[in-house]
Amino acid sequence: MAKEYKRHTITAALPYANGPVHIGHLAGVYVPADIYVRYLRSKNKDVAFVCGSDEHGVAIELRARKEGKTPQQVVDFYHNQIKESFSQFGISFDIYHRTSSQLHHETASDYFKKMESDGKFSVQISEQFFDESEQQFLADRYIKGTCPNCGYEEAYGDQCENCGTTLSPAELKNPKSMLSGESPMMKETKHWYLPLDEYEPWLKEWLLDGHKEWKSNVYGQCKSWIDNGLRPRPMTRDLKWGIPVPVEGGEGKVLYVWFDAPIGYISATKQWADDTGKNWEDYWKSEDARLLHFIGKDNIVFHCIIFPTLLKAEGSYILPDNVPANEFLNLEGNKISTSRNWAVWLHEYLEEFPEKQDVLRYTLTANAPETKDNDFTWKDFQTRNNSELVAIFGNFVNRAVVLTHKYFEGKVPARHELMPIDNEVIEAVSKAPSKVADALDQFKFREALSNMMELARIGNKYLADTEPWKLIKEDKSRVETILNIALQISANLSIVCEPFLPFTADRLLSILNTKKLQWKAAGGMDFLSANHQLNKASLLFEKIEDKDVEKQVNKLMETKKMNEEAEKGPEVPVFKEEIIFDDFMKMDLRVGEIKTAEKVEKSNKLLKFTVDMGLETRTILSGVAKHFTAEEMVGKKVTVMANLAPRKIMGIESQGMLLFAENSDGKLIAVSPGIDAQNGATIA
Ligand code: B3M
Ligand code: ZN
Repeated sequence: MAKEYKRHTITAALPYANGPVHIGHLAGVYVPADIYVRYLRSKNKDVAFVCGSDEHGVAIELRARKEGKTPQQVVDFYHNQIKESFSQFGISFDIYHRTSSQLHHETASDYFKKMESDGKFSVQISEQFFDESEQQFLADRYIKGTCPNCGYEEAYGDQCENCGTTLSPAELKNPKSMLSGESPMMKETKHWYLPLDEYEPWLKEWLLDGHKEWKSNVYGQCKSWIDNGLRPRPMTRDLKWGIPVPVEGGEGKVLYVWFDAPIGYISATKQWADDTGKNWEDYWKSEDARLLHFIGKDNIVFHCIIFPTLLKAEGSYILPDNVPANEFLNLEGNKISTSRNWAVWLHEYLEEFPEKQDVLRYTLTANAPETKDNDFTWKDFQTRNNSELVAIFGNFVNRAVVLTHKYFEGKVPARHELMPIDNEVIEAVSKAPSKVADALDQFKFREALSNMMELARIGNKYLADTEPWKLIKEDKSRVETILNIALQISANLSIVCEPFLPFTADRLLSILNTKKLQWKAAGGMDFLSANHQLNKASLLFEKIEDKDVEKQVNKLMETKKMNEEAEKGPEVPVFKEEIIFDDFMKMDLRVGEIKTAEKVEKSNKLLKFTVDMGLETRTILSGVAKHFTAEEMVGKKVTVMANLAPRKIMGIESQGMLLFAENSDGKLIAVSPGIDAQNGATIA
């Protein structure tokens, strides 16, 4: 039997305050979290639903730099936009806080100080690139240089985007700071490490043995992380923007964003408890509280391994009972991308589809990426609305209410002798809420939504089968019974649809002219007494026309075209900048003949040639391994740029350059003088 908790602490991942919220965030995190919390509240549970803006981290500092703003200006703008759009979308946080707040700085600093004084960190000295003109240590993303693997000159400190090799800054050739453009120096720096390796046995016992019930996509990722061996992880960084490290020797350093952000849940709870006269520790330090984290899959390790280890190390907190992370949502077949503007932004949706929050909530839940990535299409959005919400849910309720107005002046009719079909329907309705609840208890939101819609289907079919509009002339009392039952089903819907479709539930309660009902009442058939006056009928859902979704699809196609243009780069001028004859005469082009050719170790692009230049033989490297085999190059006559300064590539000195022509399809052709040309002959 699952433990009954007195309180529920539900957290939702803190969105980075450096961009708007999009449907991927909603589907992955915020809609399921809100459904679950509304369900708990409907069962009269004591819930703290906390979230807020995650306002630190390198990405925010880089964006501020790019926009010529301060990081605070960037986070202030997006914090307000995100908070407002969540509120308009019905994500019912008890508090939406922020990590740049004074309270959070104090909470995270105190947490760090306690761990430090309890000796829970290991302090390690390491060497890190330092930009002397900026007087700043450089995070990996702040360094660029030549990839040691393929010679690509724009590789980042943590990865070469050309050949995909994972790098550390020290491996880069000719590293440059992206802040000043200068060559950084190596400098010692001190950081406070969380010794995750020491907590491996505990994590195996608490998580791998103790939480086999977690979703397979979550459990699997944690298992592979733990099985691969955990390593100490620095909880401080040499950055300017963030929470200053509050201990001796921490000058110029800040708390690692993934140390401070999860503690943002705690500071948000503190603020909420302060605002509402509650004790925050009842929600974070009592075994009577159940802690659940709603996150996307890219946050699993931080919420299942690192944050629980921090909670365990500090020693006075409860641990997460479940982390029902979702996978990713794609958009029209492509990954959602903030940088490529390939997204449906929440604030834009709210402007372009006013009063249709529930249509998006419904579609994102029906298509939720619960165990695998899934795809959002505008066509599906339209179909879900027109064929399900309008045609089943809305149609059923509207018929029941319109007919009651038409035949009984909008007063709920009495129920008389029941027929077998009535008893079947009443029986089915009594079971519906527990089917929804069972699925929600297992975080199966798609299944729960489908079970909720089953209630609307039952009602819709009941009216279609009994056809009260045909009976009214000969058997009015029969019609009274049918409409009474249909209206009680509508009242049931207002309860079980509320977690998913809160705006619809409100509108339905207003039409039924009754107050919000608790989950425990669901399944009953006596909500609306005979003669209860309904308000006038109004449509719960409107059809979405083709033109509405075509406009959205066209907007995305425009974005795609712009991205393709941007990728192609500016129109390449036909020829390079004009030069004068003297410039040309500086080049010394010669005929050469390839005598030997071989692949360069640890490179999938380079070939090393020895080239007979008549009076001498040279070693020359070319990045053509993807175009030619070493064997096929031996014996070829080639054109050599003979007076190009030698340079080292992968530790080998290349004495000149071979010339190749590149076709429009990217194929390379060696520029090769005829076989009669003598090796070493001048080409002019
Ligand atoms: N700011 C969201 C993300 O990784 C991250 C979540 C923090 S929750 C403590 O996109
Ligand atoms: Zn590379």
